[in-house]
Amino acid sequence: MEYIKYRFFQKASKCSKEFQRIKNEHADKVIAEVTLGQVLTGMKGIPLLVTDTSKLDPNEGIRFKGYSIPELREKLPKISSTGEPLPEGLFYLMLIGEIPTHEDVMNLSKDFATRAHVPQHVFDVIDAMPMNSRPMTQFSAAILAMATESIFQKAYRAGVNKKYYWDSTYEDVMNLIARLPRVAAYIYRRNFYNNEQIEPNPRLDWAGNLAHMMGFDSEDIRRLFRLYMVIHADHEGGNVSAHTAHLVGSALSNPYYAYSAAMTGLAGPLHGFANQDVIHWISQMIEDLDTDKPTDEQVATYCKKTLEEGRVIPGYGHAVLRKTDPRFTAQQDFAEKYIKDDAMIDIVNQLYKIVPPILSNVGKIKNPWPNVDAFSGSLLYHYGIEEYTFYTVLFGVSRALGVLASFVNDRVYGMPIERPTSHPLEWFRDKVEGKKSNKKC
Ligand code: HAX
Repeated sequence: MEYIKYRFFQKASKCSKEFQRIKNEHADKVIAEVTLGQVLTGMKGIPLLVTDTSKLDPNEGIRFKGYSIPELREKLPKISSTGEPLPEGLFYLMLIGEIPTHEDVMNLSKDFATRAHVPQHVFDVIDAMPMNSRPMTQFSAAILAMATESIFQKAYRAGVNKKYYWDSTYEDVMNLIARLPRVAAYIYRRNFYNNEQIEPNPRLDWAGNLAHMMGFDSEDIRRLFRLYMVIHADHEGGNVSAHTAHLVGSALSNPYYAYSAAMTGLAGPLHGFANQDVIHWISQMIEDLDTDKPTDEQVATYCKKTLEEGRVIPGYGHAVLRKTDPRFTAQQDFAEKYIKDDAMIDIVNQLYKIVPPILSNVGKIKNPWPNVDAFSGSLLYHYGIEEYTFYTVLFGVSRALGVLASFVNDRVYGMPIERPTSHPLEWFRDKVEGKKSNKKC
C-alpha cells in the first residue's frame, strides 16, 4: 500500500473505532431539537451529518481541519514562496488531518499525474452531446460515463468483504480527482476552441495542468488556479453538492455516480451556477447602462430593479454565513496584490459597497454579504477566461477534493444508508397545532 493511502487508513481507522464506540454507547442521547421552521426552510441548522474535512462558522467562515483560509495560504506547501498553496496539500490535509510536507505534496501531485488517463469513450460521450448542452451537463455526463472504470464496483461484484470497501473506494476517488482536470479542459476546448485539444503535461501540478490543458500557461494563471482550487474545495457537508454525493454514496453507489449527481446540484443557480450568473448579471448591467464605469447611483438603481423584478442578486447571501465570505476576501486580496486596473473587478468592489445595505433594507434576507461567487468570475475574466458558462465546471473540479475525501472517509466509518422520514403537510400542521383534523391540505 503506498504511503499516503497507508497514512490515511491509519488515521481514519482510529476515527472509525471512535465512530463505532460513540454510536454504541450514546445512540439514544438527544443532541438537538428541531423546529418546524427548520423543516420548512431547507433543514437549516439541524446537526444531521458527520463531516470531518471542514467546518463552517456563520461569522468566521470555513475552516479546513481547523485551519482558516489565511492560515492555509501561509502554511500549505507552495511551488514558489510568492505563489499560492497547491490544492494537493489541502487534499492531503482533509484526508489525513496534518499539514503535509513539500515532499508529500509533490508525491501526491505525481500520483495524480500517473492516474490521469481518461478513457476514449468518455470523450466520445462528450462529443455526442449537442454544442448547446451546457458545460455542466457535459461535465456531469462525462463523470457518469467514467463509472466503467470503478474499481469499487468490480470489487463489490466480486464479493469483497464490506470492511475493505474503503480500499477500492480510495482508488476510485484518487483516479476520479486525477482525471477531472482533463475532462474539464476537454469540454472547455471543445466548446470554445473548436475542439482543438491540448495534451496534459505530467510534470505540472494538478491545477497548473488544468490551466495548461485549457490553453493558459502563464505563471499568473497557474497561481490563480491554485488559489481557486483551494478556496472552493470544501464547505462542510450540508451544501447541496457535498450532501448529494454523500446521500447517493450511502446507497453504496460508486464515487463516479455520486460525484456526477453532486455536479447536477452544483449546476443550480442558488449554488455553483451563481459564479456564472454574477458575470452574466454584471455584463448585462454594463450593456444596459452603456458604461463599464457606472456611478454608485446607477449601480444602486440597477440592483433595486433586479430585486423589483423578483430576481436575486447573484453572489450575495448564504444559507449559513452571516458575514462576508472569507473566500471572497481571499480573492479580493489576490486582486489587490496582482491586478491593476480592471473594470470588472472595480465593479465587483463597487457592488461590495452598494449591495449589502440594499439587501439589508429588504428585511427578510438573512445575510446581505457577498459569497465566494461574487468575486471568482471577475478574476477568471481578467486572465482571459471570459466564457462564463464554463465557470461552474472549474468550481466542480475543485469541490471534488473535499467531497471525495469525505466520501472515502464515509466508507472507513461504514456509514449506513440514509433514510430520513417524511410526512404529508397535515402531519406537521397537526403536530404544531396540537389537534388531529381530517382536513387535507
Ligand atoms: N438577492 C435577493 N434575494 C435574496 C438574496 C439575494 N442575494 N439572498 C436571499 N434572498 C431572499 C431569498 O430568495 C428568500 O426570499 P423568499 O422568502 O421570497 O423565498 C429570502 O431572501 C430569505 O432567504 P435567506 O434565508 O436569507 O437565504 P436562503 O438560505 O434561503 O438562500 C441563497 C441562500 C444563497 C440561496 C440566497 O442567498 C441566494 O439566492 N443568493 C443568490 C444566489 C447565490 O449567490 N448563490 C450562491 C451561494 C453560495 C454557494 O453555494 N455557492 O456555490
